[in-house]
Amino acid sequence: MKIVADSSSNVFTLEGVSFASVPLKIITAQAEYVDDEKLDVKAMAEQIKATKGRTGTSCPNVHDWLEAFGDADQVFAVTITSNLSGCCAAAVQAKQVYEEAHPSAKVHVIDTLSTGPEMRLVVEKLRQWIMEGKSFEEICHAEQTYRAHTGLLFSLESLDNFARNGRVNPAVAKVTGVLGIRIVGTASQEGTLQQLHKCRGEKKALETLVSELRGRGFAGGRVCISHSFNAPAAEALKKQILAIWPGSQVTVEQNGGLCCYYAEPGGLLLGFESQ
Ligand code: X90
Repeated sequence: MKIVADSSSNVFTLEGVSFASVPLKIITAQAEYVDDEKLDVKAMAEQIKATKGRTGTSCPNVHDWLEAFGDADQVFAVTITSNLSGCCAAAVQAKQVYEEAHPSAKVHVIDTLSTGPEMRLVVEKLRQWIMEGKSFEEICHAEQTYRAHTGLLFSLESLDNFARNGRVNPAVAKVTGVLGIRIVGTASQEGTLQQLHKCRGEKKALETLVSELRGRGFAGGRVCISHSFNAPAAEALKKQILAIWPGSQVTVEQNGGLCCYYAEPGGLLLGFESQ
């Protein structure tokens, strides 16, 4: 069994099971950045900031997915929301090609309708089940139930790159970039960016994230916070969560290239388990 996840999950290596990360790319007029574990995200962000021209991203193609499947018998392919990227569509095509070429092989594509740390939770849960010896069918069934009880929240200072690439309503994008306003939002049921609140200042944004967590049925499970060059806010949020829900397991990580490009400096993403 093998887990394959695209790089928007911020999972680049995974111990204990067979795993491959499929990179997305960040593209400017001058350079192409492959979102793998070798990418210097800080240098990329600085170079993009200095770029005047168009910038964008591209998702892995069918061949990239096939290569990542390797020669595994049973594959779980975990993707960013199909409503913002062609990543999942490419994985679905790769599944067809792979299963035709290897009649005994099975590929289960999981469109997470989310990204970043919520994807990490799914990947880590799949790993747990594989290590426990669950069957392919059992895992396919269980992941659907699991994902009904996970969510993604975020706080973003800028939606410029989202707007520039036509992935958010321009009216929503306009709100950010003014007077330290942050958009606190969630991945909608359809897997799109949904604005919930406009917050003035980081303190307010963190309070709002905590109250959204509570409102969404978080009761002390697993939380993964990822940030774009904002470790202080991520650590402050972790502290607040642990103070209210002492039994919760909270981890903090830096965003990889893809999440960093869209979440922009200061951005926080938060994947969580709910009841
Ligand atoms: O195919 C491509 O080129 C990739 C496009 C990806 C677009 C979305 C990236 C989101 C990164 C930013 C904040 C969370 C938004 C959640 C919406 C589901 C993370």
